[in-house]
Amino acid sequence: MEQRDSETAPTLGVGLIGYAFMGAAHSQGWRTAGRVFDLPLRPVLAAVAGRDRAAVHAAAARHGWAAAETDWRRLIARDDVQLVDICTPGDRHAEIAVAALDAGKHVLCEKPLANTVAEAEAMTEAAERARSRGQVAMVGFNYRRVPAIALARRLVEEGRIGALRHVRLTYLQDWLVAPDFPLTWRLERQHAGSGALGDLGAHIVDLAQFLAGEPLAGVSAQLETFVRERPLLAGVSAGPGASGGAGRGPVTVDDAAVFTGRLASGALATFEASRMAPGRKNALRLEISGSLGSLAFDLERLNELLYHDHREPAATAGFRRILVTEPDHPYLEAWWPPGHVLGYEHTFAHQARDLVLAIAAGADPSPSFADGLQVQRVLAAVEESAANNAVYTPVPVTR
Ligand code: SOE
Repeated sequence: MEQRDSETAPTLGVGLIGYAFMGAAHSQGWRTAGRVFDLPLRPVLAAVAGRDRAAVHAAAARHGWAAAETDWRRLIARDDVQLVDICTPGDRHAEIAVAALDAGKHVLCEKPLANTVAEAEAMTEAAERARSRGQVAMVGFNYRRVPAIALARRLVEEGRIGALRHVRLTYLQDWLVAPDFPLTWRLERQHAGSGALGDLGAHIVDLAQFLAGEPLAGVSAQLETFVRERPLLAGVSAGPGASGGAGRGPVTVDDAAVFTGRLASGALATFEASRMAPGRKNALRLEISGSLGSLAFDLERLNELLYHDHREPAATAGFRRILVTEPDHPYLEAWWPPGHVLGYEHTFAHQARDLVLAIAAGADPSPSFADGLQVQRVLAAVEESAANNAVYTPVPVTR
């Protein structure tokens, strides 16, 4: 059997902090990337960190990490760790990322980059200082790495839909519909920064700016918290199966965010993020319209991209379904023969691949911490707009 480059390549020791849902997804990405793609550096799962000794050792065994640490500072200090991957709640991102960068490590940080603009700015400054020493810092907006979304970006860049006029994005889930779902960290502002806005809205803001290739220049928003008090969390699980115990506490983040925006070029953007949409499990949908055509995507059908070319004869024109599994589609050269579809977890292998390539080339990663800061500023503008409630009320018709 032919030997793959990445089997003989120098290693890149990875240290993971946090091992819940995102930590598990990143573990899978690191395990897979070097086996599927020919990489100039071979990722090695050196160590995982978490506070609970038994749980972090169990996570290390389950996800394939060679060692476990109960203190993230010890993980950063390890000689066999060259890259620190941060999968903690948002309130720890800034402290850990800055410490890791100052210690000479590359960093991958889950989205949103931080809980506040000030934290994101400090992280971006640390990343810029580290950049001059050859380090790389990337923020984990994994949906850029869905092949169909990467293809959409390619088509926009090639001018296939012409000048952008509309970007419409929604990201809907339903795991907070039940009023007795407990008060997990994602519902507490001091841990999560914001609610559906930072958790889901951050993804669609990043995708809008990524696909358009330009920043959002202005936003106008409404936020709502429909269930304002919930049972306190019983046990440690914070995921969809979490259960409530005795006592209740206040929800301090939004359940849903609706906002409009204008891109730098003048294109109009609309956004909706909610964890209160019954029946919608992980429904990230987008549609972009330009002067020559449109593109549409639905994460729950993630191998498909819809493309309408408005120059075709009206009698036969319409949205065409492109099955994004061809070898010349983004990332597909390394996977299965055409038609053998990919899933959610592949985005994390693609993310690991792209980060390794950036490190090996000494190139700027995409998305960088600066891109994460840009998203953070949009999230803050959304919150400010909603707080100022600049709403014009039509006079109700009383007859
Ligand atoms: C939870 O709402 C969540 O896991 C997000 O935090 C992720 O970023 C998203 O990809 C799926 O939903």
